[in-house]
Amino acid sequence: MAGRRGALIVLEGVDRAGKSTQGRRLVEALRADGHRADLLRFPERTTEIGRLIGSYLVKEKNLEDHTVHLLFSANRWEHVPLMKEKLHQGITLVVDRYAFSGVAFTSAKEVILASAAERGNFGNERYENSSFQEKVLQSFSRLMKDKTLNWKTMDASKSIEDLHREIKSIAEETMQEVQNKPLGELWK
Ligand code: ADP
Ligand code: FDM
Ligand code: MG
Repeated sequence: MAGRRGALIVLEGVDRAGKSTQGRRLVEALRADGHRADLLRFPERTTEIGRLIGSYLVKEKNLEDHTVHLLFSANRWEHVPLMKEKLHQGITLVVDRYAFSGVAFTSAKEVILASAAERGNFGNERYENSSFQEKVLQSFSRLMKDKTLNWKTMDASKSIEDLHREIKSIAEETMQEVQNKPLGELWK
């Protein structure tokens, strides 16, 4: 029906929590049920700014901390007009990381030197080590205290299928809930 908007569903969490797996599954399942849904990810490494971020993450390029923070932010802003347009058109957006990762990762940087020597079972990109991820998790917990946002916590140790069912049901509920509400602004 005219005027119904899509929901903005953001998946946040530490590396390897299962965000990308669940994002893909959710969009597939929503589409299979006849909903309009698109998957986005941040950083979106395919734009000019995104390529710069990508080369920073794989350690091909070094960038000053504030600079890279602003590049991550710019990489989201360059997609905002398109995101708004899609939401207004009734398309639900499933977003693999958003501004919360921006805050959590930048604020975790105070420990980067202390943890630089450690490498657990994470990958080889920048930030992929357990003490850094621990700080990121603490920062996410603080951000989730903001009750103006509708956070739901998932137990990432559950099976992919169980998590998918839970997330799909929350997504459907949210899509119903927001369909007649105007778009809000983050942190305003
Ligand atoms: P993220 O995007 O949060 O970094 P991924 O979705 O890429 O995480 O998942 C990281 C790895 O863990 C992948 O190999 C994926 O298949 C696996 N995985 C994802 N979710 C689960 C789960 N619930 N249980 C076990 N393994 C999982
Ligand atoms: N990341 C992601 C940031 O540091 N700031 C941000 O604003 C965003 C969106 O980039 F280490 C970090 C988080 C992670 C890396 O990894 C991207 P994935 O695997 O593409 O999610
Ligand atoms: Mg991922």
